[in-house]
Amino acid sequence: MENYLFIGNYADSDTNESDRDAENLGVFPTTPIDGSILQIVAMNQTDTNSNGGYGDSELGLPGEPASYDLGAGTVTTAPDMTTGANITVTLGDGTTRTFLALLVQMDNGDTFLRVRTH
Ligand SMILES: [Ca+2]
Ligand SMILES: [Ca+2]
Ligand SMILES: [Ca+2]
Repeated sequence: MENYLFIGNYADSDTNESDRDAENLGVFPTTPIDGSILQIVAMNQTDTNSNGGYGDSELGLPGEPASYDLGAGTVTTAPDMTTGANITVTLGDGTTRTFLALLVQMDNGDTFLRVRTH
């Protein structure tokens, strides 16, 4: 189990499954997200091919299963797209910090940032 930060449900960012690119990254917001939708969730992932990582769907292969609960019951899906993204956070004192985070979108559109706790 790892913690991920849910940032909303967005349109499909990876529309061509025959390559390794994410064709449609413009679906993600470049303006501030309503903080009320943010939620930290425990992600349960399965390393189906035992390669030590959790793959998304690409080159015609399915992603490895992931399940989590956003509050309406456990959802099981799989990562569709994974990429690095520059994220800017505004802190309580109004200052901002920008950092590189792992952005993951599931087949159902749910989108998360990987939360590193170490
Ligand atoms: Ca693609
Ligand atoms: Ca794997
Ligand atoms: Ca994909």
